[in-house]
Amino acid sequence: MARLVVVSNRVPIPDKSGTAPAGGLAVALQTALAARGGLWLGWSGRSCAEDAVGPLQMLKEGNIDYALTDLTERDVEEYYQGFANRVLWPICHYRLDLAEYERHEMAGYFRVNRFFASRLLPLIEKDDLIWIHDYHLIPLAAELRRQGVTNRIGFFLHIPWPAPDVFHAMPVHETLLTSLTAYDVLGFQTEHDRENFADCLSRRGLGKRLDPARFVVGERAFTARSYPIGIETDDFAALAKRAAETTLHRRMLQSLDGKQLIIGVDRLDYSKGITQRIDAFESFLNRHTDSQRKVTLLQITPKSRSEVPEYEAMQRAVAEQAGRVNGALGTVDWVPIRYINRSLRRPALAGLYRMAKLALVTPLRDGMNLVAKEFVAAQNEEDPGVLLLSRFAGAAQELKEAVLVNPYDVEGTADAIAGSLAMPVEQRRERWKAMMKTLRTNDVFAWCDTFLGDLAESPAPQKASPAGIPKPARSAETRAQPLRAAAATSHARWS
Ligand code: ADQ
Repeated sequence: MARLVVVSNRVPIPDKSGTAPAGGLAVALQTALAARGGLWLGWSGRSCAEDAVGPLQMLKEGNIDYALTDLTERDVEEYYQGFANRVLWPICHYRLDLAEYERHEMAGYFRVNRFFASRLLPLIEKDDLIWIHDYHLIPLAAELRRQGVTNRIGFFLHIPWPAPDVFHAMPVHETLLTSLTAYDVLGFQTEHDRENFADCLSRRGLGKRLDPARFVVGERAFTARSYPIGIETDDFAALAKRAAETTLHRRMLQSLDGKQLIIGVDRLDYSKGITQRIDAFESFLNRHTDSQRKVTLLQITPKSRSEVPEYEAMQRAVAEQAGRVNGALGTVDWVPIRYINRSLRRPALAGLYRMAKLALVTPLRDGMNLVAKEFVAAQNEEDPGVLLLSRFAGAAQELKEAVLVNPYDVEGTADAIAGSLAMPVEQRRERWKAMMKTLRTNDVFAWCDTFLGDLAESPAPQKASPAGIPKPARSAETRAQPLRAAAATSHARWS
């Protein structure tokens, strides 16, 4: 089996203490790397002066090498805080109003991608499969090709791909679109995202579509498919079951004092619809006064990207909003919203999901949303809680048995909260079973296997004329070994 090289902006470094269990994505990629032997390269998270960027920091854990690079302060400002998080993130989440395009930041984004390519180049071996992740690194394959790399290279976009009218508002959209054609396999979260991407190509008259998944642009042919990312379903379910026996769980139950728990878990980000959700919860309490003092919303929201001004402003706005609702509706012995800004360990999070009667997962736009999947996996099958899910999360394409809402419709969401809390147990069980079946089939190991299988089987990178492009074959020998089994023997832990 070919060696695997993963590149992502940040790298989950192994946690030597073994106390911090990793999220599903890190576990799946680590399992794939361990099965094949591999390398994971990314930014160390540190920035330094222009002349102080040292050599790669190398770490080895089993048969996986980690390569970390520092970036300069200017790099971080222009590439990460600038173009990636102030242009690409808002545009891919349909927030043209928040996109702040600056030419020097865009130049920094391409410069850092060229820099990543130069750091990776000496580490690549002839038959390596290279898998690049997310919007920070869109032009990386084009840079590698320019430097002579002919390996198979795949790309997975974790966030949505927007409709052409939105994407084309970005000044450099054509360069980004063209640079994506340097990959052999492009992965999107949903069919909807893949079709948006295909529409962007056709609106710009770039190349043609050979069949639903094969495209040719200039001399390059590539595959573009949806690969909905999953979680480590069975492991997460087991974690939640165990968590129900911990002291934290008992303390939390005690503090609820018989009230029903409603949960929201999101990075603090404008795409997650947190303010609309609090409005909907307030509207629910005002319209269903009999529910006051009987429910508590626990909103767990670690701060993120605080150095970007929109995020700093949002931190203040959400805290004020939660405070206002608590001030207006709370009583001496009831706080309607418990709002906390910290990250929890996965076992604690799993236990809280299991305790909750209802999860509010109401992003205004989301590539997938793993919280929705984790909540379902954590439930007690005899008495499962209800998932209230935004239609605009990628997860809604798969979890059709959730209570689907439009998060912009505050009163509609308030009614859906009331309906969900009153849902009979038979109906909850039926919906949960159907969703769990989907989550077990499409878990994160299947996601990884399918993508890497397609990448390994993609035609060897070549200059091909549109007429002569071979279709990818599906031969059993070249297919990657299933990861789920390999994961069972993996004991690595990540921070
Ligand atoms: P995110 O936008 O970060 O990911 P999400 O998919 O919900 O969103 O993943 C968040 C992860 O962080 C979950 O595993 C969750 O458990 C964890 N998390 C959130 N709050 C936490 C807290 N307070 N404490 C501990 N853990 C917490 C991006 C895209 C998504 C896409 C993923 C994966 O924006 O759409 O689903 O990548 O592809």
